[in-house]
Amino acid sequence: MSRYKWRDLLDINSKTKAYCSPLSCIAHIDINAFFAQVEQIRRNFSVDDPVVCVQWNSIIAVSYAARKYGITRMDSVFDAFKKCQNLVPVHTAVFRKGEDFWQYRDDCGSWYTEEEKMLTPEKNKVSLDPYRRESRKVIKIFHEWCDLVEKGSVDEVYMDLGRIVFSDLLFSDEFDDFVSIRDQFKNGQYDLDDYLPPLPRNLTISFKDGEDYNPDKNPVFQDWDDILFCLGAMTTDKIRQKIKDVLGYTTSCGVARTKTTAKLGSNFKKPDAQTVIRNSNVADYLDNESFELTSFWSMGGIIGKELSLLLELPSEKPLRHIRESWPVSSDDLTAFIKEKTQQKTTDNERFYSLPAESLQQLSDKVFQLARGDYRTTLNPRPMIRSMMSNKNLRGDSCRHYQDCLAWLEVFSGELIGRIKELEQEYERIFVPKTLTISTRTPGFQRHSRSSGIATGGRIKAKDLMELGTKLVKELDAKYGSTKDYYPLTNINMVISNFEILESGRTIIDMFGKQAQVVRKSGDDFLEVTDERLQPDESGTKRVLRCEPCKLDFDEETAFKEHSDFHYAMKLSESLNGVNEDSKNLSYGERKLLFSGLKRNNSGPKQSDNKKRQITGRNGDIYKYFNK
Ligand code: DCP
Ligand code: CA
Repeated sequence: MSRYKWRDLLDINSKTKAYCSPLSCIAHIDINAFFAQVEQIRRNFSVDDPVVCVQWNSIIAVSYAARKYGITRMDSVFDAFKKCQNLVPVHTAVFRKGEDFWQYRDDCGSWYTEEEKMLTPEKNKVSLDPYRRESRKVIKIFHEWCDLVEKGSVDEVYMDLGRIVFSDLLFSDEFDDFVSIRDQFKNGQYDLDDYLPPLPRNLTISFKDGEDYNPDKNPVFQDWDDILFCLGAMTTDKIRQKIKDVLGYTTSCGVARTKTTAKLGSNFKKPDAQTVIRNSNVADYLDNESFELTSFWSMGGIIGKELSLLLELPSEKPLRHIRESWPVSSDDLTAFIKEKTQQKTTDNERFYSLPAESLQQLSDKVFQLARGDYRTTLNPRPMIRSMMSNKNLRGDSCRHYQDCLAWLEVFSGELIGRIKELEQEYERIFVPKTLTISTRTPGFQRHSRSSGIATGGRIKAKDLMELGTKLVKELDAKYGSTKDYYPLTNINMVISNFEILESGRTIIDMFGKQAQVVRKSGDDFLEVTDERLQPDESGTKRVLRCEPCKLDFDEETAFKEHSDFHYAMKLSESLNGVNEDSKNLSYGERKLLFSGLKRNNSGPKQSDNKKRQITGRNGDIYKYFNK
């Protein structure tokens, strides 16, 4: 007899219920050395070439071939050359200051000796668009297989395999092992609360060598969850093979009951491997492979560290300690944390980050994480709330407001490119309604200005440029003459408050309640101080304060807009998502290939694009905007 019920099995056939079922089957897939693989394939290098992806002098992705030489992301490209003479460094694509399109400049980089081959951050901004494009292609493949995919970051996804394994078990011609349970299912000979039948004997399905985490060599198929995980692993194997065949990328994958455990599983073997953490092995996996509370994605920060201290977790098998100390329920754990925090407060040792009001939630989470049973939904389509184009500035490179305008060109091009890609992806029109320019002074003071964007329909780069210029001018008029404003150390442009247009459908129609939920989470960045809640001395006005920036706002709208900026900081790397239409070039590439005709016709032909120069731009455009 199984310990699972028919209800548990039927639940995995529902997108909304599956993640909560004891038979849930979730995969996490991460692309190996992502940016390095993109460059290796784009440049036609082999997997054995020690490719590294470089941004200025820093290495941002290390191929597995280069890892063999002990090269890590901490090395500079020069350190890496010392470790491997045959190193193959590839610089990311860049926007040039004053240009609104990106391009690869494969004959340039800091490792060349010639002055003219240098790519400097003073004159360029890195473009990650090529990786976003590849990411969309990969995600499109996931969508072809799976009905519920969450994009975790630019190179990782979670997939709920529920419907796939349900159908493999009960309907697929590929497997003959399950005749008996299929008959029972087809004939309706079950009650939802009945236990599932015993497993069939003489199963023909099996895990591939090494993919089932099972160091003690326990019997593999003990119950239906083991069967479903095996079917799930067969699917992820096929998906990963497809990605390799079509796009060339190797991936690592974890399959488990929850997202968090699946993610730990995908990290277990790299590159090009998958690991299944079956339910009967979860505890062993967490204990034997040296995981701690902070190993879990959401516990990596200060909360995880403070909790580990507070719970006095041992360094050996800390998660087992949690399971054994609080074996029954999370209530005991909550009580313990409450008592400890009070005690520590009287001892003058405070645990600042532990949220008193949601302690029960937190201890539920810890209780479940330690058991590999922390269940969260998969969020298929994050709401687009804002987008940022950002530039950190070095030395004296931004001394005047004209320098700012040159970067506005880049920002406008980048943001319009990303809007276009979003539009292709969602087949909707995205119209941002707010634009914010933010600057950072050498003394790390942030100043920002926002404005509504009044366009009838689609936004153009020129609209962003014009409005951005106005805001940059306002900032310059207010602060430019003070001695500590220039040279700026950072400038960025944020567009937010998207109106999404399509035959009368509203954003809520498209994204449902998420639209509101996400709006709220954007405010997480802003610590609410006491002043915000209480009237000031005059008793008439509230002060809204952004703690990280030490900025006060009189008006709620301005404060909200500023919060958009923070939210964009966080989201800027993960805004674009799914469904790349491979027939469509990215905006950057299109500009690169075709825009030669647009500007004073001095651009070269398509085939000559690497060498193209755009002449006479600065003078013209700045004169125009300076009017
Ligand atoms: N990235 C970056 N800077 C970082 C971390 C990551 O630019 N500090 C970029 C480059 C990576 C990509 O994000 O290729 C994905 O990050 P991962 O952490 O997944 O690392 P990799 O994919 O490079 O390697 P792995 O095979 O370990 O996943
Ligand atoms: Ca990766």
